[in-house]
Amino acid sequence: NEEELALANAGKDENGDSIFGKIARKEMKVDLVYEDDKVMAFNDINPQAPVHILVIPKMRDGLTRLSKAENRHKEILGHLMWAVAEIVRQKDLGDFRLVVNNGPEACQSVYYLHLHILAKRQMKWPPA
Ligand code: DGP
Repeated sequence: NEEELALANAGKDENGDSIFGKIARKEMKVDLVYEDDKVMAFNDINPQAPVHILVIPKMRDGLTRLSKAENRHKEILGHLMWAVAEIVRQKDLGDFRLVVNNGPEACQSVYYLHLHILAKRQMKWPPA
C-alpha cells in the first residue's frame, strides 16, 4: 500500500529505494562535502556534533547495511574508509568518531550503508 511504499522509499526497510539513493542519484539536494567517482559525503540533516558528515557509496549494490557485505564489496568498503581519512584531512577535523549503525537495535534508520563522521566535540565512551 501507499504507506508501506512511502516507508520503503524513505529507506525504512531493506526492499525499497531510500533517501540516500535519491541523494546518490542527485534527485535530492544536499550540502555536499566530498565527492569522487565512487562515494559522496554530505552534512547530516540532524547533526549530533558540531561536525556530522555522512559518507555513502554512490551505488548501494545490496549494501543496505554493513552486515550484508560480500566479497565484491571489499573494494568499495576500503574506498569508503579511505574517503573518511581524506575528508578529515581536507577539512582539518582533528580527532573524530566514525560510526556505522547496523540494524534496528543499533538505531539504523536509513537502509543504505553510510558512515557517520562526528567531530569537533569531546566524545564519550561507551556510546549510549
Ligand atoms: P542512521 O540512524 O545510522 O540510519 O542515520 C541516518 C542519518 O541520516 C541520521 O543521522 C539523519 C540522516 N538523514 C536522514 N535523512 C536525511 C536527509 O534527507 N538528508 C540528510 N542530509 N541527512 C539525512
